Amino acid sequence: DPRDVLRDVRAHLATFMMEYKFALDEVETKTNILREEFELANDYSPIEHVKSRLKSLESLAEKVARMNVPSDLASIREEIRDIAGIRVTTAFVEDTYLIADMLTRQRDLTVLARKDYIAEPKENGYQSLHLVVSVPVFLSDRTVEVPVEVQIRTIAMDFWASVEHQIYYKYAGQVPPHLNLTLTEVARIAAALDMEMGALRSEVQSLAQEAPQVRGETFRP
Ligand code: 0O2
Repeated sequence: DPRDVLRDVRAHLATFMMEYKFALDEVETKTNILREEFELANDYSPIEHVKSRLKSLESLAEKVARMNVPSDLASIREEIRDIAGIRVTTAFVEDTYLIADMLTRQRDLTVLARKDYIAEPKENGYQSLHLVVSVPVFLSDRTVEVPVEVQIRTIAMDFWASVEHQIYYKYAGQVPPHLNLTLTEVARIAAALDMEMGALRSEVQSLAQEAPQVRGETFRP
């Protein structure tokens, strides 16, 4: 009966997507633990905010077709690794690496890929630290390893990326060259801002060490 087939396919797909939601919940909990622990111990957190999203079925289907991935769920899990995504924003560049280290040291988490667009920005100026991690999701009758894409970047990098993303979509990928030039220039300014902010923090930290009356909480590493 075609209705049985349809019900079966829908159930498989729902389970598949649910596993990503659980994996995302796991990684979100991990980042929340780090944030709260830091806030408790230091009155300061390297994490400014955390945002997570599940890819919509439409954009997943679009990517599967675009990348010529076989349309069975096992191949999709293997090849498309950003179905679950989490973005962690920090104030300072060095905190992006701190968060990445603290996450990837966790025993239940496997790093599948790491791309450091902070050390090596993309041609257009895009900066971010990308990880693909695999987390075990414990279900009633089995355990599945599910990949989650983690993007870690500063507020300045995030500001740039969200504006660039809007412009890219507005022009459907055909951004006029002068706008691309401006974006690349703005990315340079954002990177300079991050550097200045980092230098400012280092200075306040060393002052706080010399003169304890300078309270350095918000600038502690
Ligand atoms: P969306 O709409 O954010 O989901 P792949 O993930 O395989 O397509 P790749 O090159 O292996 O691509 O992964 P990469 O380079 O790590 O980039 C994946 C994601 O990083 C993108 O997802 C974006 O979210 C972000 N990203 C990468 N480059 C740029 C950029 O130049 N500008 C902005 N604003 N974001 C970028 P999606 O699926 O492309 O987009």
